[in-house]
Amino acid sequence: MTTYSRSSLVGLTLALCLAGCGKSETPASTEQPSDAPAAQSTAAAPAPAAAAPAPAPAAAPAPAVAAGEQVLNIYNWSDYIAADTIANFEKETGIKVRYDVFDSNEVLEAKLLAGNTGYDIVVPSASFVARQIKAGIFQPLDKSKLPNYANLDPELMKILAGYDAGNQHIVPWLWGTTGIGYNVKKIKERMPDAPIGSWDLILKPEILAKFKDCGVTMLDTPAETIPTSLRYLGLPTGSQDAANLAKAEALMMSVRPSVKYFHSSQYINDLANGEICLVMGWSGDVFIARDRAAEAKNGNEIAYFIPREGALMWFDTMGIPKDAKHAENAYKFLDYVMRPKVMAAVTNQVKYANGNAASTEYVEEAVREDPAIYPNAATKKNLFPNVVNTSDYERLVTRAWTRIKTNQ
Ligand code: N2P
Repeated sequence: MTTYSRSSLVGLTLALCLAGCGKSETPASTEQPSDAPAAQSTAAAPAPAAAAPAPAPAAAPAPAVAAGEQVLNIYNWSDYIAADTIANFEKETGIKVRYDVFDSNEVLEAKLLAGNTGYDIVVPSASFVARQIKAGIFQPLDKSKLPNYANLDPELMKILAGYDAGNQHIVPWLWGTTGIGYNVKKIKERMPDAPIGSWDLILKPEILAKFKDCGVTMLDTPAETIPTSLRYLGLPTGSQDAANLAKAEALMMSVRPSVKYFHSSQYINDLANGEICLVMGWSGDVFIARDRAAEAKNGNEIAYFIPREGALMWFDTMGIPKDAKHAENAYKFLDYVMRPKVMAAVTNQVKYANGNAASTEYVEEAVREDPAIYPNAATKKNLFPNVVNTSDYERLVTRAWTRIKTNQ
């Protein structure tokens, strides 16, 4: 499998003209019929910081399907689709979609490796999908069944080819960055000269401690917290080096006493409601929190920035597992969401850029002009993609994360 030169990827990315953003609404229904595959509940209360990581989920049985019933089982990230995308697709095609959500690449990967997930479309990040393709999880795409494939952004496809040689197995969904979201007033009150614009805000223990009382949270994914910590420490993010990993772990442990919880979706509502004030989070999710707060008129002003020391950029992708029972319907959905207006509506709602060049003209202008969503050239130089970890390094990362989360 391929790993990347950071500079070439970012160089390619700089050339992208991608879309993102719009209105805040709740995502498509996540209602789960009793015979649908088990979904991770993202509505559940977050695990406290001291809790042990959840065990790897067992494989779910494939859903029972009535003879002749046209169904499609999709497993996507929470808050990652427009409110009407699924309903519109169902109406047009007569296919009944079972739509489940997750908020962790690690959880998705455990399910995929166990097999028999019952899902026809899943949405891993590119740095994970490379390993999964190697493990034989995905079927090659028959592009003759995807007439709208031509709408995809060639520059982004070049980036994805670094994870999926020849773009054989996956198509882009959305992409974004891992940075800092915060409650403007609560941070200012506690530290008028807070280092807005820097990871110091979260990764310097003495600074982070000032915000402990108003609630600090971090993503529950070592695949992002560890490279972010390495970058902050000025260490290479993709070296697979155990000694450097230990330094990142020590950094995480140093800030951990001020962290309220590690969770990758609960923070949207908590930030919007003022339950927390500072997060290491995903760009679009923070914008969703900002818009939910504005809609609720609760006085919480939420902002996001890409720290100047550099931030992770990631690419989420759609693929069809080899054991998918409804691959034909999966193709219909993939092609449907490659329609420019359909894809633009997703970006307009969830505030993540997409990989569909033809959709850009339908993306709201204010969104395209928001530098926190469309970073300027200087910021773009500081964005870095994840490499594909070796299995050995991945194991070390998982163990380090367990120690960090359990405070041991
Ligand atoms: C969507 C989360 C973004 C996905 N709510 C991060 N890969």
